[in-house]
Amino acid sequence: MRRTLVLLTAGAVTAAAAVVALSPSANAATTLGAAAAEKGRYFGTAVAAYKLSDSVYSGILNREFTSVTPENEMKWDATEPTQGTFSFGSADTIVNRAIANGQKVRGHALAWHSQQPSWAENLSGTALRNAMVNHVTQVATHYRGKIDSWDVVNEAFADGGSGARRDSNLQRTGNDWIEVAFRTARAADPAAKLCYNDYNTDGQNAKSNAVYAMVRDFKARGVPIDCVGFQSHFNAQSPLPADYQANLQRFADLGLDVQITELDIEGSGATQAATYAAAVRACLAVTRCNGITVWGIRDTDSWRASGTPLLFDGSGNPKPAYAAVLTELGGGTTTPSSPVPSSPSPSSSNPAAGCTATTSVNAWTGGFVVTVKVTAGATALTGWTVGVTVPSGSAVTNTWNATGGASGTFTNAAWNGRVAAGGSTEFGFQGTGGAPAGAPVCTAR
Ligand code: G2I
Repeated sequence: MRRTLVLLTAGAVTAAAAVVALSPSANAATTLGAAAAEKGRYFGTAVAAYKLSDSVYSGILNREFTSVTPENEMKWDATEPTQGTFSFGSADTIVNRAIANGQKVRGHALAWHSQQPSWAENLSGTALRNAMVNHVTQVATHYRGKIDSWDVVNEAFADGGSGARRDSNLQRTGNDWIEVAFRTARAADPAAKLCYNDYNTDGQNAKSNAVYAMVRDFKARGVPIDCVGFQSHFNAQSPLPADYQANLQRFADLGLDVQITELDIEGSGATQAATYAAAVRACLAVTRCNGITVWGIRDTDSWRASGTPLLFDGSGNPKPAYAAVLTELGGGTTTPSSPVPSSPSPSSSNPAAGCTATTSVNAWTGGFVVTVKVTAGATALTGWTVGVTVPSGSAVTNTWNATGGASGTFTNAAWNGRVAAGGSTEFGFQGTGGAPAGAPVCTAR
């Protein structure tokens, strides 16, 4: 904090000294992604590959978002148009560009009743089950190590009050198709978080109760699932539910992450802005709500463009909803009334060392993936190391966004050693055996 000492010497008045703290607004995050990062979350958008050459579109994408979801390019019809022949071109374009820009990728979607290629629509029984398993394996393997979270199964429950599974060709292969898809995805990409994703599950209702029961059963039986995605397509007919936060929280309490995966809210002006702010507030109030994705950038990019449901208008100008979201995330250009104190995380360690580290552990029998968040203290970092205690008999087999790890000591990669004061960066590693326990130790270097 820079300080300006202002001496007031009016006439013979006793000299008064006032220490004026310069507004921290210079440090307030001014983009959605940066503001969300200060809250430990990503802020993402759906992306269409064919729009990337539009400089207005890609300019906003680069500036504002820290995660991307291919809107259609990873779906079954796009990635396996002919059985056994895979086509990853458009999805690769999005994924590689995102990684080059330091953005996370949400994979969407491995197994879904919709947007299947016609050959799959015409299959049933064992042939379809085998085709699904092969599809999940091939696609998740192709993107292994590049995906933060996969929508493994999308929209498998029926609307209305039945609480039943949606009828589909996949469902007719047997009720276990969902868990088979999750186990198959885990085997193909152990580092990706595996999500179940659906709509009309945003509040507590028969459909979300049915998803909840499935997830609880999966957790009880060790079926690998790490997150639940809530699409959150809101409009007058399907408004943001009053119990949105409570619903997110009850899923989080099952011991997994929750993510808002396809947020869009039809409307305009202050009403739309207030609803966006409420959605963001709900996520921020749930510790394990670790990211928000909006389903497109400009209103004109939306699958329901006439409802103008997004944060930027057709020309790429930020709407009131954008400002509301940014403010809700703690960012913006307004001057906070008092300096924002830095709040050390309770599970962090070694605060005197200039940085702190916290871990998020995803363990299963025989293996683990650990995500480590490195947060700079009051001084910017130019490099960091993090030490964890790897239990004897365990081994670190793969590290990303950092180097080293075999002995439990990780050093920043070439591109993420510099961390602004109070800012943070993430790296991860996976391994075999039991997961590291205990607080990580971060040291500035
Ligand atoms: O419907 C909104 C979303 C609901 N949850 C799952 C998401 O995957 C889904 O996304 C939408 C895309 O935004 C649309 O862009 O999924 C639609 C298909 O179910 C996508 O629309 C399709 C059109 O229907 C096709 O005619 C078109 O070829 O987009 C395709 C590619 O542009």
